[in-house]
Amino acid sequence: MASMQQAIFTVLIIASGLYQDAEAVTHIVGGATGPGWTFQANDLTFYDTWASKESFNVGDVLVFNFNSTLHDVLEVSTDDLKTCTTPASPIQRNLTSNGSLTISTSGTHAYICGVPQHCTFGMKMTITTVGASTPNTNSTNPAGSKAAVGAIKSPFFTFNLLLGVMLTAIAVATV
Ligand SMILES: [Cu+2]
Repeated sequence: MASMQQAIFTVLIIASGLYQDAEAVTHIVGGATGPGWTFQANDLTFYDTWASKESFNVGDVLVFNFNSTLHDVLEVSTDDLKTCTTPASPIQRNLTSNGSLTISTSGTHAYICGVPQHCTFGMKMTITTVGASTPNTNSTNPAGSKAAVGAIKSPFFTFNLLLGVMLTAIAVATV
């Protein structure tokens, strides 16, 4: 009996673990009561400072609140961010106000406003996902494996939860 209860406990722990991992967090860039995505000419590292206090995971969503007649947001390479270069084909782009971009891989991600000169006035931010050791955008191994794991978690969560409930019911019935 003890071993069965142990097994049930294990299943429930796994199910709850999957639930927490699958839960995506929405981050309001610059803070919920912050300035949104705009010029930071007096503090060029404003968004990096904000990001350093946040925990980012794959699947999380970044919400960039901005005036879409003035700004946009692009995900670019870290090299493009360093030189404030607006690439012709950014990794991701959102031109709408409240533009959100999803963190789809582990590692480091760089964001800029694509309007000329805006990056140099502080509209730039670099983030790194939790647990990513190398500050390198194209570290294929951790990025690939983590993304793959993330993709299969959600559909399996329901299955695992149901399995846990079922096993608990069986345990209650047989005790
Ligand atoms: Cu801008």
